[in-house]
Amino acid sequence: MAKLRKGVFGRLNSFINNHIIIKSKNMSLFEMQKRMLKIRFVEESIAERYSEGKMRCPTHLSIGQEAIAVGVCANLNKDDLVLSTHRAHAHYLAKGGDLKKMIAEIYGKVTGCSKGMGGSMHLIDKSVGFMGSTAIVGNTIPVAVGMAKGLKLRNKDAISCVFFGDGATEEGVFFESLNFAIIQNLPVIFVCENNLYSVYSGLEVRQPKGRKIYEMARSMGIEANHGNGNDVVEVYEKMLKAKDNISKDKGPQFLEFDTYRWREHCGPNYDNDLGYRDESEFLKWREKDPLKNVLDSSEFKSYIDSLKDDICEAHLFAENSKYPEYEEFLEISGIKK
Ligand SMILES: Cc1ncc(C[n+]2csc(CCOP(=O)(O)OP(=O)(O)O)c2C)c(N)n1
Ligand SMILES: [Mg+2]
Repeated sequence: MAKLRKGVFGRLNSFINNHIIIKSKNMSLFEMQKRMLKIRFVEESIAERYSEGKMRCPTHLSIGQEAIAVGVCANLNKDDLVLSTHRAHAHYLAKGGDLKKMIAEIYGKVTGCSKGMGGSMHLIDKSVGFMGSTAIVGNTIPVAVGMAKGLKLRNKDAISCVFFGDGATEEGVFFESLNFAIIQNLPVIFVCENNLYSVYSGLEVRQPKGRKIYEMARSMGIEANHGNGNDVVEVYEKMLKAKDNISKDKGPQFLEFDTYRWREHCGPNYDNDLGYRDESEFLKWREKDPLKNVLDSSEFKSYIDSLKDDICEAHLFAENSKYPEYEEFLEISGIKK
């Protein structure tokens, strides 16, 4: 794999590299790169249009972090369940979520995946096994564990997988959930996207020096691994192994991936001027763009062109859709049957 990656600049090697099928034969690198491009362009379109004031919910963008969602979800089947966080767009799209339904949800329209009542942070689409995302840090972790318990009780050949940030590992429920999953030997994969920050607080002011999140998890008795979250192949292979471990009855798995969010914590802008992190750190991470050499590769040109059309269409669809009626709210909330 490393040999192939080295030759990525050469045209022939680039062709081979983009069309290789990685170990499990689940998905080619080319397909994963297309998925990352989709997430990048969709989120950039959200950032670009946000100031129009039509998307009236907070949005947390994953620009710079796309490889984790894609590398993880490339190993998941439709029946596998995913739970997510306030930063959910990449996870939703990578799990096969519908672009129009996601954009409509962000516009608060009834055609959205949560019928326009959730917004960006509350995406749900059971038809693709995307079981929900919420704004409360850490709170989908126990839900994922509960779902894994349900899968096990029903003898399902599927797993549950939950994405969360480094900040969520500071919530008490994180430890309770891991402990319960270990004790009960549940088919769940915990995926920590470590982007170094919880809003404006760096890890260095939140956790003791030298602590590694995956080592802390491992010390609780769970098999834990760590990798470069900006390398989609590495993420893919670590996830493949974790899933394989579950099928060999090695219990729940924990994965931590290093990455970096490029934009502000919440919203469409850059915020390096605020002073909680410096420009040089941002530039260092931007050099490690998971889409480096992909964005300007001629191989993706026609895909990008059609993607841009799809994205425009999705925004138009959202703008032309209706807001939910009060009656619909009563129905979905279970107040009125
Ligand atoms: C229980 C709880 N505490 C605090 C917040 C406010 N809050 C929203 S996002 C966030 C940061 C979470 O950081 P992390 O888990 O690392 O995710 P990231 O935003 O970096 O993706 C915080 C503290 C919240 N929503 N819920
Ligand atoms: Mg974080």
